[in-house]
Amino acid sequence: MLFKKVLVANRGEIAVRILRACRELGLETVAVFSEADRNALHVRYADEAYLLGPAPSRESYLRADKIFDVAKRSGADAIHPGYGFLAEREDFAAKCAELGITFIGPKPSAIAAMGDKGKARATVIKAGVPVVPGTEDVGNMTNDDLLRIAPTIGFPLLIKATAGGGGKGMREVRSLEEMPTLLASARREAESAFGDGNVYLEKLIEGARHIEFQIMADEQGNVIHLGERECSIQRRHQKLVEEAPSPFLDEELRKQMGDVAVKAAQAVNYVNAGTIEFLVDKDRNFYFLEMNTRLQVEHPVTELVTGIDIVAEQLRIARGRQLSYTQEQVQFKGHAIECRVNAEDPFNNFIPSTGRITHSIIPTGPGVRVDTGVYPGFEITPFYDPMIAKLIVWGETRAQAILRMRRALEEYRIVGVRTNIPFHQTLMDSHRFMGGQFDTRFVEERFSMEAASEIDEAQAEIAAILATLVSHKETERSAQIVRGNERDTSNWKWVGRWERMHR
Ligand code: MV4
Repeated sequence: MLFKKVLVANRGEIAVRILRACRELGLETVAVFSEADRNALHVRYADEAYLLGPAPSRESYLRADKIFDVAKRSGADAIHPGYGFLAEREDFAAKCAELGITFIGPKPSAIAAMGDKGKARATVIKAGVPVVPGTEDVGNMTNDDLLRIAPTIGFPLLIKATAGGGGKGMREVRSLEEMPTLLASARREAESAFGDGNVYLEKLIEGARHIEFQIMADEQGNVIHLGERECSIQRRHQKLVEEAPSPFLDEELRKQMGDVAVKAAQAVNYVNAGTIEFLVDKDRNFYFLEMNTRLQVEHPVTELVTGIDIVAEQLRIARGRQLSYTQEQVQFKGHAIECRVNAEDPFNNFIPSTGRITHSIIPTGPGVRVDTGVYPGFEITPFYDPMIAKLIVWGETRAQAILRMRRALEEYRIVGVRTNIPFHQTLMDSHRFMGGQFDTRFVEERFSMEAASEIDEAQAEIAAILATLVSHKETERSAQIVRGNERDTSNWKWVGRWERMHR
């Protein structure tokens, strides 16, 4: 449906990202904000901005009624939900339709079909999509049912919440004996997190990689994929680094998985941007995990390797236009890596860090993109996600992308809050990361800030490996690593130098 004024029902970097796409397309924009976000970038960037309410999300960004009220007052005829908040709420998308507002995303029926993970499994199985062996019934199963089926699946297995995603309500089960206790605690956790204690079972795939495919689909029934993103570098179900392509896939497996991803999306008549998540085991077997029916945080890595503006494409699709590309026209070039910059202390168990950002130097230059919603003077509060920026780089090869990321991380200076930039620097120096040898357990089980911050000898070796990978004769001097408390003072020094240089 045609629209000309877009309300962005979100905050932070993604709100800014969406507003930029609207601006380029000549669409009018409306921002909404909480009391904590009066001075936020998305508020300044939009044509108009409206206060929703107090800082807590429940009283602001999650208040569908207030958002619809703003749409009415401002005359917005479309809503982009971004990610999180209301993005995957079937009732929100349905209410938009009822009010004659274009929801920039999939149909409510697709959100619902993929939102219930048990239903999603059953639906894609029918379409011939491989899933992890497990329960196949839809609807609520009793503990007796589950205890009876468990041995036929085999141990170890996983209890998962049907309303779930993100690891909430998930339990590893090693034997039938421990299962009743774990069922009870999984149900309790799911009930409190989602208001729904229903669970299902899957065989546990150990040491798997997490690889997802970007889907784009239009209202005419065309469905394509934009290749994969490797998302195995995560901690406690929070992704930290994503890259495209995955160092683990070859052309043949990519084609197979891409075809299956398209089939899974078709199974729910998907429209707009979405993501099919897979687990890929050591033997390269792949299994559908779930579908995310929204634009994702990590979409920029796909944009950098395909040259496709995913948000602009979402807006076109929502206006009823056909996809701008056929599957054959989607070409991949080079390698992209994204580091999520979080306001948290990697030297202190990643505890969130709050406070005012007083100074910053944002990396730029060839192949570097920074999507952020913060700036000097902005205060990081504990009310929202700790992600304050995404640093995304592109390189001709994976090794060149890693070198570029190291350079950009070195340039990045944020003063006022602690960030996980030192974590990313350590990761980019880690041999396993460089070699592409990691799975979803890597950060939690095999990675240590101490171990990887060994001294110059290791640094020289790392530089040599990278130099070889890039097949450059000259070895670049490796990144200086600033640790712990030193980082804050040294940032001051850098910022001082930078400002003198630019006077
Ligand atoms: C799994 C799995 C192993 N086997 N399912 C975690 C969150 C939810 N979206 C699915 N998750 C997993 N499901 C089976 N049958 C391992 C995980 C998992 C994981 C998946 C993706 C990314 C990171 C992860 C970290 C730990 C566990």
